[in-house]
Amino acid sequence: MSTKQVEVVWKALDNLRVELPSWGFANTGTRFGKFMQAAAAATIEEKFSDAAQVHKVTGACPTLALHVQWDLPRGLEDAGKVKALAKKHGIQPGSINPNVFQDQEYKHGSLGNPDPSIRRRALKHVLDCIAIAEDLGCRDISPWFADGSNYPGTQNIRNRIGYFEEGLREVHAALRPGQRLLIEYKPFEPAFYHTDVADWGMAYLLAKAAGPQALVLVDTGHHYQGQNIEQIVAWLLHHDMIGGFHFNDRRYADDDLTLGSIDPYQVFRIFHEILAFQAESNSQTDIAFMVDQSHNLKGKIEAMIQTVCTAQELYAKAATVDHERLAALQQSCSLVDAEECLRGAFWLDVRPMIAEWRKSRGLPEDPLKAFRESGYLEGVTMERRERHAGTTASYA
Ligand code: RM4
Ligand code: MN
Ligand code: MN
Repeated sequence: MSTKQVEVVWKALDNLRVELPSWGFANTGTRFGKFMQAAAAATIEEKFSDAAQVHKVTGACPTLALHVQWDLPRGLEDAGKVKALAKKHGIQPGSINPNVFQDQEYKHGSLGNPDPSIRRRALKHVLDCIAIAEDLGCRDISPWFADGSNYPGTQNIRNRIGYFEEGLREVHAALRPGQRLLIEYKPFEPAFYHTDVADWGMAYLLAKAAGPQALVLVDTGHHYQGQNIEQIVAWLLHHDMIGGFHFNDRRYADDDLTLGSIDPYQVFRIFHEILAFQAESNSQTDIAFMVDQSHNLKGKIEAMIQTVCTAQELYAKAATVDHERLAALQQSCSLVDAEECLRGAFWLDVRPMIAEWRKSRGLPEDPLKAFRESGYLEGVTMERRERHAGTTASYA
């Protein structure tokens, strides 16, 4: 381990901030049912409290993403409560996520719905989210549109593109200075024939149509099998169009598995693209990194800690790539050496360096162990158990 490596790893860790999703602390399930956890958070207060535990042991998660419908059901009226909780728990509200996929009205879409009154309703919700973000001092409004259709011929795909362009232009016009609109794409689910914002190209074109404060958000789980995600990231970096990242892993679909649990090398390659871009352009990217995982089976707080530590490990590994050497090897098409240069960084065990960094920052060397020893989980399990008893839900 060279001094240079230690230096780059520490610098990378100082820079890496990972936002947590409020919904990742709540009970969730599949469409076949939920397995309830006694310790799961059921209120916004509990979500803030749980997120604060993750930040306490990792030092890397100062913000909590909020899903408006779930966390601020009364909209702007709930903003005061959120501010008080942020103060109490030392965690700031992060990206504001509109929810235009759950209400009955959205059965055939939100901004892409053929019915103008439903499009208006969805638009109003996103505009409300902008006002909430402004009030809470949040920069990013991060909508995911579930719009699509299930059967060929049942919707006019091109009309719906127009509706999205129109709606997003209005959304953009309402953005406050400094705010960003992050457009997320996903190829399928809940729609299984066509999805209106299915891939990065569609998200990119819609962001361009909306205006300069609109950017693309990449969720690792939202791709077809075998898709080269780091190449998408490279294209978005090249065009200065990447605004955010949702971390998770997947084996089959949008599985919301723990980051790096299936393919850690892919996450490493994504981080490498970002860090190599920064090194080459001598600039800092402004990408909001967030976890987007809902754990059905794992303990939620533990899973979050595990995820954040994995992100730190893979980010630190990617930071150790010798960019100058790699560039020279790429230039001379020294294929084996170039590949080994990248792979060498992936296989480097950065955990001792991370432990040292944690110590130097007054953080526990082993965040998971520190959380387990804190007794927090036992405490909230007792407190919350009663309330969860009997509340089972099924989606089937
Ligand atoms: C979607 C997408 C969104 C998230 C919802 C809950 O698949 O990833 O980002 O807000 O799930
Ligand atoms: Mn997502
Ligand atoms: Mn998803």
